[in-house]
Amino acid sequence: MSVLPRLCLAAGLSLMGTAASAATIEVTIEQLTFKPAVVTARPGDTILWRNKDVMDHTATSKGNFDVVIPSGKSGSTVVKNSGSFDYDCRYHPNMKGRIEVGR
Ligand SMILES: [Cu+2]
Repeated sequence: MSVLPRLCLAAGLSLMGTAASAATIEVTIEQLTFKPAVVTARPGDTILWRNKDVMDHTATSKGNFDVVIPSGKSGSTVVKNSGSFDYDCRYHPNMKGRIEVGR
C-alpha cells in the first residue's frame, strides 16, 4: 500500500533531475565532416567537438558562436538560447552542421 506513493515520488525526483542537469553532446569531426551533422540540445547543454583530422577546423555560426578546434583536440560551447543554429567551418565552408536547441 505504501509502495505506489514512493514510486511516484522517485519518478518525480528523477524527472526534476533530468531537467536540471545539463548534458554534453559530442560531435566528432572526421574527414572534413561533422558527425552527426545534426544534434539536438537544450539550453545549458555543452556541445563538444572532437577533431580527429590532421588539420584544424572551426564550428562557426555567425553571431552565435565561433569555436576553433585544433587538429587532434576538442573545443566546446554552451548553448544558451533555443532555436536552430546552422554552422560551418571557416576554413572549409563545405563542412556543415546544425544544432537544434529545444526548450
Ligand atoms: Cu575545417
